[in-house]
Amino acid sequence: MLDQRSSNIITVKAHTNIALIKYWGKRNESLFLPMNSSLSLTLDQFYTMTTVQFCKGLNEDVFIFNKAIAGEAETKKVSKFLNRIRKMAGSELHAIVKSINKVPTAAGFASSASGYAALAAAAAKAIGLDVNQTVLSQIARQGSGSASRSIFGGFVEWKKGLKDDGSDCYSLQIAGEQYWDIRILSVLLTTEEKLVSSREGMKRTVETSPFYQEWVLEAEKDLQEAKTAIKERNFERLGRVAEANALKMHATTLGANPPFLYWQPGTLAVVNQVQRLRNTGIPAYFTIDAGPNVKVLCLPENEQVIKEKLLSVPGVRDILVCHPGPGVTYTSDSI
Ligand code: FM0
Repeated sequence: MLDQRSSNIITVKAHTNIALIKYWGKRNESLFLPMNSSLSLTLDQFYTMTTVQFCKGLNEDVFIFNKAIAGEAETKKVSKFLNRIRKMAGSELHAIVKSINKVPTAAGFASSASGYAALAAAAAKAIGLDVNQTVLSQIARQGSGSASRSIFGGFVEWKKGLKDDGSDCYSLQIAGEQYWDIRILSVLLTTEEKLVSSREGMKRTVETSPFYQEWVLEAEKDLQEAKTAIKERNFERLGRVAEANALKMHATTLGANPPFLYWQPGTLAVVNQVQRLRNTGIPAYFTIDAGPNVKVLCLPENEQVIKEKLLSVPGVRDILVCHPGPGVTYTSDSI
């Protein structure tokens, strides 16, 4: 029995992902079941590395984040998540969790996706759960929905499922990271604290926005279109639907009560520049998550010119170039 001794020390690296078809709204908040399926690209630049060991004799979980003991609220979140894993494994051991985050907050990427993907994979293996990546995606989902997709590399679909218990809600890889070399330019704007978290924003939208029902229908159509575009490696088709889908998601927030909007002046300036680039015949498309920052999709041959043009937009501080990245990997590197 595992509880008689401490577990192995397991370290996992997980990358963040950018949704091309957004997850926006839950049908079950405690199980993190989404209203709509979504599709993302895992990115190579930003990641979380997490080490987990379940230890005999430990009275509570210990969480060390970026080399410092984490605060009570953060540790509680980790404990709550580990409780699900302990329950699955039938263990009562507490854990020492160490995490290093290489996700610049200014880049506007949620670190929760890479964070919970790494934690799920490391904790499951450490506690001795023999689960495949499909099940891992279901475990990671229960820390943060988007983490479900970061279990896999490349293009990933997160299926919403229909069942109440979530057993048919999981992520799967559509195409690996080598399949198609497209680029995501992460445009860093002046950092403004966002007023509404994505968790709160999607909840308010589901509950109050008259546009929400249409969003769910549109997202399913957009997903099919995106999958066809990926299959064809048709960049313009993929860019068009990704951009349109992001705009539809943001449109739902305008109808919420009280209404809200994630955009800042810099957001619109970048959006305009992308549209202008397209008018000159350069294929570039934008997507925006629950925050003011913009990500721009482009092909390798246009990366430089687009980067230069965007750097000249007022408010743009820097641009980080991302490629398709891998799924969770186990490593012996210590942190
Ligand atoms: O990533 O409440 O996963 O599909 O980034 O933790 O389940 O942080 F643009 C918004 C991500 C939402 C779209 O939400 O929410 C996407 C978003 P949680 P997440």
